[in-house]
Amino acid sequence: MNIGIVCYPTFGGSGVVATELGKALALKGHRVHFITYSQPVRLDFFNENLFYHEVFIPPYPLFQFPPYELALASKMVDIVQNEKLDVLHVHYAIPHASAAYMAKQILRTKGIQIPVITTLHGTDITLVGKDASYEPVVTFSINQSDAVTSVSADLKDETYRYFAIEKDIEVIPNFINLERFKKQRKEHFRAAIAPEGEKLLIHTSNFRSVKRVDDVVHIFAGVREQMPVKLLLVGDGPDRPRIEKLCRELGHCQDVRFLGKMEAVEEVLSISDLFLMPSEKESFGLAALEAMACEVPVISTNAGGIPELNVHGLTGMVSNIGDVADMVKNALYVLRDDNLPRFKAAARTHAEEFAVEKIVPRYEACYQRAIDAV
Ligand code: GMT
Repeated sequence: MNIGIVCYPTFGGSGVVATELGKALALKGHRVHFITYSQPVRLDFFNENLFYHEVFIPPYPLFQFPPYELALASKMVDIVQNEKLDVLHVHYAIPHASAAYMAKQILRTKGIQIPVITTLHGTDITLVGKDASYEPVVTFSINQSDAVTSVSADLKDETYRYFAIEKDIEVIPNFINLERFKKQRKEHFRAAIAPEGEKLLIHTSNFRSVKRVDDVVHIFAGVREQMPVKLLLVGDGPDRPRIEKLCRELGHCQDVRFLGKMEAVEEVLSISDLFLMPSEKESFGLAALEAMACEVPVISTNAGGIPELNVHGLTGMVSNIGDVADMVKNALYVLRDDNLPRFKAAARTHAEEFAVEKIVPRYEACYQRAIDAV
């Protein structure tokens, strides 16, 4: 197939899933065209089937808000027409689904039928999309898509709950490349960070309020009262200065390492013992899946689709949002020497259910059905 993928090209989960999907499809022989405003972060290898088309917005003094959606729709028209695409797959409804709808209408006037697949990733529904400023456009453009997928059953339910959606939504979960995300031997790194054999807790996110990084620090503080531990914080975002201040106030700075945005996150996951995800909302929790694939069990909330991934008592434990005391208790339980090995092994085994080889064929089948239907 000749596939167009539209996504946010940043470190965010939706962009990562879209890019990894494109890479996997290219390796299977499909031609994949990324259409975004900059090179996707994970589009980091050469393959003869991968193409990148930049959306350029010519600056003009009148535009207080550059009309990205129009430039994107125009670029989609160009690429569908000239690269003879069979299908357009847009990740994250806003504004990609409505831009695709516009492109589809323009192409129809030229006698070209292009099916559009929209994948809902989470905040496009649970936070941003619900807002009255966007809701009518989100509802319309989801209903106009030829196929709609969501990354968890919970997100599908939320979508039906908050929007008047008439389309079937197929659940296709996030997936993982188990060759890349596996426990690597990095003892030298571990010895440097935890020289006294301390256990290592880790959190990776974009440091937005929905991630509740304050809770990460408080969970760490509670565990640290009972046993020697260190905390690794990967990523960056608006809450980071506040979190740094909190660590200083709690007097923990020497045991907390801010590692910033990391491309090879699997290396630092490989030396970690426990992943913390106290999110307020999380449609799936790709970061937790990456941890589990590296044999790191997960202490999380029961928000959104997380329980579909983190199985309580098997791959880690789940608590109510904000229940830091329960998460401390659970962390201490999982970290016990007589529990940790089985949690680690189960985390990896369960991650294998989400192997790229198992999930990508579901997208291919979805594309084929949409192509056959137009
Ligand atoms: O987690 C984020 O803030 C980034 C966000 C995004 O839209 O890129 O991630 C969402 O999509 C990921 C991939 O499908 C999911 O694994 C994340 O759970 C989801 N985040 C939220 O729902 C908050």
